[in-house]
Amino acid sequence: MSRLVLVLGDQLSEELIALRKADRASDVVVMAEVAAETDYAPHHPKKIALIFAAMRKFAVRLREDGWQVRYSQLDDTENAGSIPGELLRRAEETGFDKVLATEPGEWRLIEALRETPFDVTLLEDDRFLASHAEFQDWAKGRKALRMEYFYREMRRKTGLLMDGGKPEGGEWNYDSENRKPPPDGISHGGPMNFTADETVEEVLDLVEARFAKNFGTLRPFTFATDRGQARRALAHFIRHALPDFGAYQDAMLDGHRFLNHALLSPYINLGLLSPLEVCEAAAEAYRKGDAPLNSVEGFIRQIIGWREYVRGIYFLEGPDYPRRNRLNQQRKLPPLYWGAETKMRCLSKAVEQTAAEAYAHHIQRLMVTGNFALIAGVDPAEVHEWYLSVYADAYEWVEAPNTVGMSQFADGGVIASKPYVSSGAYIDRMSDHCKHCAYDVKQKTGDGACPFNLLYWHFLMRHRERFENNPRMGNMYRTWDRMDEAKRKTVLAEAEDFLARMSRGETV
Ligand code: FAD
Ligand code: DLZ
Ligand code: SF4
Repeated sequence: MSRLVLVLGDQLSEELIALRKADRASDVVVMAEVAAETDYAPHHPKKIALIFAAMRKFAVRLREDGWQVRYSQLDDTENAGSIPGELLRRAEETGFDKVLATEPGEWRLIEALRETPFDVTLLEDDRFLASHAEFQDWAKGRKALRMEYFYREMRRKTGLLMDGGKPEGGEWNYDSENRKPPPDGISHGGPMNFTADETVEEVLDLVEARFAKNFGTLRPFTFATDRGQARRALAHFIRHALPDFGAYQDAMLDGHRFLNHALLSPYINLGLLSPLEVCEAAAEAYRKGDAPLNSVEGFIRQIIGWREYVRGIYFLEGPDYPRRNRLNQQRKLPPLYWGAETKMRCLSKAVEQTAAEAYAHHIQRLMVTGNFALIAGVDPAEVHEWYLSVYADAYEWVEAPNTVGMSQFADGGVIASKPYVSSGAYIDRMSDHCKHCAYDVKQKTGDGACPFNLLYWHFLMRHRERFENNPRMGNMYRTWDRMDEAKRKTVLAEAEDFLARMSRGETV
């Protein structure tokens, strides 16, 4: 009873459940670069190149390990153009009619596999710490699904940073010691870069020819594309960046794109690194005295806490989740997100580095591009498509809860207890962008006033009914109500004017 074993572009782990359950003597692995996957969103060329290069190298590794692999390159003349189409083609070639697959991280693909004429066995992806059943059990009967409590369960389950039944150092969370404003100089030179080898060069030529119109620059391409390189990138991070990770986690600098961030999400999400091995490496650095607890705990929380939690929410909430729009925001995504000129320095820097690197760190995504889209009233479906396209680590299971839920509050508060909105003051505190900006962050109204200062209030007033009784937001409404009436009118009128100019396509 031989089967086709499907391995998708983000399932590049030798311990993948479908490979563990397959028989390498008789089953045939199917891997395919297909137009349906490259085109469902206008992916950044670096993201496509990363996936294809890592897929090709993984296929070679499987063959070396004795697997039969049928691999389709995007420009193969026989390429059927979609995952189900490729399965059908390989079924005809081999005469097999059974498929073994690991559950994809996107409802769209799960549904597409279920609709194929084959006998498809979908195995739950156990590269995550919490199974669907465990997350459902945790969520059952809870009024609010807050990450912090889920995270504690994951600490207990993994034993990471645990001292018997208690958290290491006595606290679960050391964020009170983290999130400092940016330092004047930063000694760490950024993540590890890799030189393109022959496989990568071939992929770059293909991507250059096919996806030149997509937003983002392809070269220089310096991502790791196999497990060995990803392991080196991990070691580099642990040694050079982890010690100050916590302190500068929320900082943003005009002249430094990565600060102390790991740039490991593309590799973890592809399957080149396992989340647990990354956390164990960090915990080991703490045990050896090479990194402090506040940094190590903060880093581990992002992975066994946030990463697992958002995945749990994606599958718990169901296929309609990415299309939710509970705040009914309808504005089109402004062209500045696709690189059109803007005078707002924080946004131009975040978009510029996104185009160059297919990467921005969490606070740039949440408090700059995400915050602006939310206070400007952009349709969350358009925001979702943007994030899904432009980041090398973006797959729907992780991108949608972060964008639609955490950043745009479009799920009505499943993830966040209040919307992540701020005026320019937050960006000024956490970055040096405002010093280089055409707008004045201290100015609340009038010519040159920071647009975040205007739109922040405009957002709160648009959604007053929904938020004024939120205990964490009442003080914002009280501040507004205490403001002089003439000033309130000016703020709202100037915000309207800004939005109108932006919608007309003027450079703002
Ligand atoms: P670090 O800051 O060094 O963090 C370490 C690791 O923690 C990351 O590698 C990642 O695996 C994990 N992590 C941290 N925060 C989160 C989080 N909120 N959700 C899931 N994992 C997390 N992350 C993605 O992996 N893919 C996405 O498509 C994605 N889209 C996002 C969209 C928005 C609007 C926001 C606000 C966040 C998004 N994130 C996404 C989460 C986070 O921004 C990235 O994981 C992080 O920036 C990756 O860079 P890094 O490896 O340098 O992370
Ligand atoms: C994102 C992506 C792209 C661009 N291309 C492919 C591809 O050609 N073949 C493939 O198997 N997977 C690709 N992927 C990843 C999938 O679109 C999808 O996002 C994930 O498998 C969901 O977890
Ligand atoms: Fe951004 Fe306002 Fe600061 Fe300019 S002044 S960088 S728009 S927060």
